[in-house]
Amino acid sequence: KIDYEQLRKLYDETCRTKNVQYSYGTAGFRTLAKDLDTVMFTTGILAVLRSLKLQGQYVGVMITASHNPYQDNGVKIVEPDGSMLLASWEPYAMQLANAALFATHFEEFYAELVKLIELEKIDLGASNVAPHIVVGRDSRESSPYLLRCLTSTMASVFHARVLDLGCVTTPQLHYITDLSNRREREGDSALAAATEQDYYSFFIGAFNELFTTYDMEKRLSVPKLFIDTANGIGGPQLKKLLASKDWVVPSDQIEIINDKSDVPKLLNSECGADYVKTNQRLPKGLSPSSFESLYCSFDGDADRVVFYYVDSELKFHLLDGDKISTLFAKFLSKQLEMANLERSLKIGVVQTAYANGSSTAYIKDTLHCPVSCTKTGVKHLHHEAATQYDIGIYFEANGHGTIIFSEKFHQTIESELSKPNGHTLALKTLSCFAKLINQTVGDAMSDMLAVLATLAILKMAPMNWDEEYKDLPNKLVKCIVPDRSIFQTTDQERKLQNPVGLQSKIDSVIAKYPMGRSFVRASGTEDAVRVYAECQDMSKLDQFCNEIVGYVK
Ligand code: NG1
Ligand code: ZN
Repeated sequence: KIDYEQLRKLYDETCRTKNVQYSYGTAGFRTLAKDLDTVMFTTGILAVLRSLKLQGQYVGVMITASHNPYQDNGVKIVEPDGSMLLASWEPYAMQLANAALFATHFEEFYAELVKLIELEKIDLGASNVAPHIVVGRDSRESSPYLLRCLTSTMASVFHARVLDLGCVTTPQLHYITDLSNRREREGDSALAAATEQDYYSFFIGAFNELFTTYDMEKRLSVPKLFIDTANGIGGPQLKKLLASKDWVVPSDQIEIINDKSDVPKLLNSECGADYVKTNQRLPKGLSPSSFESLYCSFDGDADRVVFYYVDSELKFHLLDGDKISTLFAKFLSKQLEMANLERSLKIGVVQTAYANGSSTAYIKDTLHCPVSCTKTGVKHLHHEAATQYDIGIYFEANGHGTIIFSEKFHQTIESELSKPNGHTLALKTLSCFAKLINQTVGDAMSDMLAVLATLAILKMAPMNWDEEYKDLPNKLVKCIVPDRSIFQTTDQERKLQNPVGLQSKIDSVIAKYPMGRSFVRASGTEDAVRVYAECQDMSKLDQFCNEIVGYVK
């Protein structure tokens, strides 16, 4: 049922890049934009097949390379509920891409495609099922061309309906994919395809509701918030969000910097969440002058956020993903307690091994909240948060994260609110707060609003937030090794299984440093091995880390 000739024509026109190798990792495909035409072509086809497999539901595709340099680009597929592509389909993405990259003739690629269609028993002829695709892209210069490679076959070969969102943030794409499907399910066909505007109305609505509930005089807890949008898509989208007519915060409290998304080379350059977190310093465009202000940085596609402030001695203090998790855990545990629900709803925090040891101790010992540790990669954290807790808070230290509220949470809150005298402040807070969070994926804009609301309700200045616990001195080093695949881990990546004997050497180094903790793992996104180390004494940290690196190299 495939228009063979049309497919062959588009294949020949589009797939110019050949014989390069890369893989569909936790962030989808990501590499130099100039090498992506072929992979875009095959990923477009895979997204269509995924939608057909799921009875034509909307499947999302995002073109972005997040915090990576402007020359890069990438693509990833999003499931109908807004989560990442089903893990068992990731190998298909690779197989189809490799078939096109390494085929000498179109027929070889076609045979591979047919094999996949048969393997997954996809009925291309089912006349009542049209595939539905939502596409979005960040602000990169290469994206319009790559979008054409991606979508070329969708309508002409597969009769897909394509909803093109234009330039959006990654979390907007996830949210709109999920919302479009929910509307279809509810039979709201007049409204079916969701839009960017739905996103703004929803989150601003939730923020305003929370703010008005507390009668907070419509002001933030800080005199001013500076938002660095990494010269990425976050800039224009944030402006649209804040321009919503009923946004309660006065505009003089907010200043957006690094918002030149139309100058390609500035993207993520000396600014943005990754730069600030890695270098532990202010981004370009900010001078350490206003020590009462709060600052935050998004990454290039606005799915990560980190906060920071400067103290009265103009020293920089980072409030990273761990600090965001702990702030939310403190706030939400308290609300649960006040609503007398701490026994019926389970709250917990999910971290990776990169979380600072002090944050883990603080969550356990001060907040008395359960903590789990998973492997690196959002999908692992997300899964744990969604399956183990009613309020599952997860953030990677680098600022990517969100909160997942269970079905039981929503039912419980609703039933409590419907009781006579059920309208307590804590219940209303929990109900509004859950709406303020983009539960499909980590979202810089939604997370930022949730942090601002929390700080305002708790009347906390940045310094108070920071003082809840003090990070252990820590270091993250990238080691280039001949073959990173030999570094195999166990225990959520905290221990090495291979090379044999290396872990016991690492253990003997760790034992020498008070509060020492270190682990070694192969990066999933770069050809390198990462070494993390933390210990009590700042002056010993370099030596500690170097000793471990010495064994790795
Ligand atoms: P790798 O390269 O596997 O360490 C990095 C980040 C992850 C995550 C992914 C993107 C660190 C130490 N690692 O993974 O947290 O953001 O990129 O999916 O920051
Ligand atoms: Zn990102």
